[in-house]
Amino acid sequence: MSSTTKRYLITSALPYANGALHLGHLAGAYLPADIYVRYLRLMGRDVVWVCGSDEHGAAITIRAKKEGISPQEIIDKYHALNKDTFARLGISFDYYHRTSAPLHHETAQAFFLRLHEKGDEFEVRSSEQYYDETFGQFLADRYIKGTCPRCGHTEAYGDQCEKCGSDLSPADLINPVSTLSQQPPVLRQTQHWYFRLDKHGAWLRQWIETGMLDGQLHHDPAAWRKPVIGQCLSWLNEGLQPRAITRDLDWGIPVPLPEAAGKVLYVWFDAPIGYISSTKQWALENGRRWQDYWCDPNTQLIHFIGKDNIVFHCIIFPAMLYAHGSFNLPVNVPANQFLNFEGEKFSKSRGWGIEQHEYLEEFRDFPNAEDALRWALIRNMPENSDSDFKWDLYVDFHDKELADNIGNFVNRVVVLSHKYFSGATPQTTAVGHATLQRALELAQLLTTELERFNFKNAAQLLMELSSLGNTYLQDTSPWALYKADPQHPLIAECMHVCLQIVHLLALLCEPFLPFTSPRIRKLLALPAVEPGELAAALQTLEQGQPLIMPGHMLGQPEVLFPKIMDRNDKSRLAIIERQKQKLVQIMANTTAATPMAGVQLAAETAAPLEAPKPDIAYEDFAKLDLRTATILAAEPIPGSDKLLKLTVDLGYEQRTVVSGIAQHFQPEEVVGKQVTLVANLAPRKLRGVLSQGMVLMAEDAAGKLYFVSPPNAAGNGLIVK
Ligand code: B3M
Ligand code: ZN
Repeated sequence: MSSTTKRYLITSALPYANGALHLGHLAGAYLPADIYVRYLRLMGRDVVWVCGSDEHGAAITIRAKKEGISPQEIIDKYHALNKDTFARLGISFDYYHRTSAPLHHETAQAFFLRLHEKGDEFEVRSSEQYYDETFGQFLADRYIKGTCPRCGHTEAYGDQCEKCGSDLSPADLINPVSTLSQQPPVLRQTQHWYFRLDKHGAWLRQWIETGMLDGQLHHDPAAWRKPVIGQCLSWLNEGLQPRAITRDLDWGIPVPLPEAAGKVLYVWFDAPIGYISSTKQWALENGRRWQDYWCDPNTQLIHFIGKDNIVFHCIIFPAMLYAHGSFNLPVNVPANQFLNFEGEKFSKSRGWGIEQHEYLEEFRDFPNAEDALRWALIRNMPENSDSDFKWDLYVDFHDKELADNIGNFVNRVVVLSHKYFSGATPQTTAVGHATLQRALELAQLLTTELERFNFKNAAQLLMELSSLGNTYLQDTSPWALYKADPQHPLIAECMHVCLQIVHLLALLCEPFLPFTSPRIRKLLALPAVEPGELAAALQTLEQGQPLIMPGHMLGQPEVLFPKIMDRNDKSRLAIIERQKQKLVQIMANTTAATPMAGVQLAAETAAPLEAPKPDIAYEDFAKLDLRTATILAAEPIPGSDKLLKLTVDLGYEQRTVVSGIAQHFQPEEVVGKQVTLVANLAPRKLRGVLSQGMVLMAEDAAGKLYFVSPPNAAGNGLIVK
């Protein structure tokens, strides 16, 4: 690469190695970055994407205490789990480092020393801090609990009340207690190094508001997300204060000064430097220069994070980088908002939500589970406001978009090409075909949306491209042409155009659906996509040239996404239903606390997956004669494995009713059941038996039937209205 080539250095927030990650994390900082980076690679850009485990801070030591093992064991366990899970979901980091690595410790200490040597970036301050006399140590904010001064919650932490969400400092707590000894802590004098953030307010404001840095345009502020800028400005408006960047803790990176023995760097000081050390380790292992990515102003630094990390990445870390003097500042920080789960926040303690590795485990028999999840998260990504993950939406996005749109189009094109041209790409004179022009336009719009971090819009355009193919195929209907004249030239033209669109889809879907792209390419008898291939393909199309040459032999057709809502195979639906069932269970266990929520979810979970029916007039409903009844006798109907012949008691008379429940209930099971009967359904003969009414049944999404029964001991013949 020449020195003027635009380079990209992409980072994703370093997850704490103190637990597994859930779908909200994935949607927040990893999936969008993966789409972006995969896209850049397809465009042939020079890009490195780094991440890694954040292994310091009180979060780790507290977790270790909880699990009764050492901090080292904790980080080893969760570093391995998170790294492996990301890889299985197709999250394609170039490097996943860890902040316990010696290279990181050295890098962070050198960074600290550089600021220290500048003389005016730090100040040392004495203050009183809580100390646990039994354990002989100063207490990190998280180690102190007490009563929240705002809401009265008795289990608030020294840094935050998890009930009301207030940011606190330990001094705010009423009746503070050390979580180590359970004793009230005492105040003791200590010394800390403070980063003079207050010195950096003026240029930070100008940089964020105008994109100007040291008299030059550094980035386009209009390209930043509004909520990101909003949060930064509200912080700046409050005025920046010096921030302590050391701690009295025995877990972390030692402060490299003799007078700071026993102190470590604050985790939020060392963690972002982890991006630098991760890049260094990547460069070492790949024979590259890390400085090209951090110090050359041609490199675009972009941080992917969740909204809770905005201030650290847009104010504090940039100030550290600026103070250091040798590093680039980020040109954008496309932070996401939060993803909720079925209407509520993810909660590990309640079991509300699903962790990434748990999903992979529970969906191991679900075809294309990785891409199905990625797609559901992308379509519902919390880009500019919080969003809500729902299993019903997952099903919809899967069946309507992946299966019915992309899957169906690709499958039809390959099947028809086999039928009409024995699996070869047909010869055609169609150059500059209007449909291909439109496909190219959509592809260009899609890439523009990706460049702007509008991942949802880009995904929508991918669907539009596939719809374009489907509509064109349907409108041309080569099957009808074929019937009239198998040599009709439009057949070749149509299949040729469709195959070009399939090829384009395989390329463009790769950032979103990296497991599906190679499967489509296999149908086209092509190897997986390569770096730079999208850029080349767009150029080819711009020149009116085909992406697949006439005569190219295709592979065998294959169904890409078997639908979830499939009457003949409920196995995939059963996997989804199990997830919903778990939630109903959790709700049932917590109903006492939140009765309404329990009711809502039960209704929501059982919600019909079929579309609601249009409104009817009351008069239409009133035409039904619905009555309570009891089943007196039941017997199979010879020659039918679906029907049971029931004798029902309506109180004022007995009737024979034929019901299609034989595959769900044994005759003896239903005798004595109270049911609701449609008593005025016109009689009709089924398998030779005259049925005088219909027993109402409810069917869940998995096809299981339930009697719609009045409460026990309701009499027979009561009118249901
Ligand atoms: N580990 C906090 C978090 O996981 C923190 C991010 C560090 S990014 C440098 O939300
Ligand atoms: Zn509170």
